[in-house]
Amino acid sequence: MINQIEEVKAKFLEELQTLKDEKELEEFRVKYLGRRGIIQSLFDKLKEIPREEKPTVGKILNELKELAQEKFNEKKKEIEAKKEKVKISLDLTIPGRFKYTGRKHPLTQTLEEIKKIFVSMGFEVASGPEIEDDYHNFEALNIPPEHPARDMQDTFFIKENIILRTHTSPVQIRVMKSKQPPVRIIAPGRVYRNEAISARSYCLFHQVEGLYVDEGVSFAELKGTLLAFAKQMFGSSVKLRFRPSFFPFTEPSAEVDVSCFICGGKGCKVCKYGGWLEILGCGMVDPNVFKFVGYDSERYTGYAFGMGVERIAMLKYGIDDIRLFYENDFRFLEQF
Ligand code: 2U9
Repeated sequence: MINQIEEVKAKFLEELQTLKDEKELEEFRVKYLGRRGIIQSLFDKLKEIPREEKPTVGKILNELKELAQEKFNEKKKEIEAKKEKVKISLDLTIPGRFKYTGRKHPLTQTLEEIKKIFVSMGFEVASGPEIEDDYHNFEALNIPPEHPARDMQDTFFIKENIILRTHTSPVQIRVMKSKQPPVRIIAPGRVYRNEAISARSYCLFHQVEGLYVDEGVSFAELKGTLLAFAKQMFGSSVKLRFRPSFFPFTEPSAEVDVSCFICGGKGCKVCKYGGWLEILGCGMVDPNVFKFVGYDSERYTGYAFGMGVERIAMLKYGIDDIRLFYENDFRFLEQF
């Protein structure tokens, strides 16, 4: 038993030297000096030894207890004093550490702005899968196999007939298949195209497409809605210009330009001295598309439009390279 006491003493003194802070100090106190600690357990063992040995062993044990308490108090004072010193040596004149505040990515900001404008005009926000089948991405949109429009929308194949969507239009197909008109939705989201990467195109980008189908929906309404959007997005004095175009899923179709909001249409570097900036495409939904989703094309008409979020953000903020959006360079991102 005496040997055991000596061992505990040696360990106690050795460990005591390693203590660094108040937390370790407290754990150490509980371990050795606590009610269920090592020293108390030695006292408990006293009962088990022969009577004649008890006085001697008891005395040694009491000495250990006193010594332990004394050494512990010394260490405690030492640690407290050190802490006090650290406190005093705090230099409040040292400049604080700079904290970065997070912000939304410029594409998220642009997307949210576009969504807010259309939601305020009564559009609901719809979404769908980025991995699509050939039917929803092409066929139901009046783009059969071998159609030349497929060339411009070359994409990435997961397997035969399963692809990364090239536009968000399959979302509108899915919504129309699930309910009858009226349908008034926007479909924002990420789309993919197998493009040669350059300052103007990337293998993925974001679109917002819109669709309004009901009885008596007209091209005039489409023009009014897009003008209201452009005024809120680019400034109340902008004008729109509609140029005839072709898309397999709309007839008639148009490409839409906004008068340059930098120079007011007079001509500048941004609009390449033309006074107009192309912002989106649109048209009346082709009756063939209605056939695919089971809508009565004699009863219903609808308009649709589509825009690239990157393009809108680039025009709005004067960004000249699309790749900047995806590189996560702080020097770019912190400007928004
Ligand atoms: C359905 C029916 C019609 C969506 C439309 C465009 C015109 C268009 C381009 C703009 C720039 C794509 O991101 S971009 O390259 N889009 O010009 N999109 S009409 O028409 C639809 C969509 C879904 C069922």
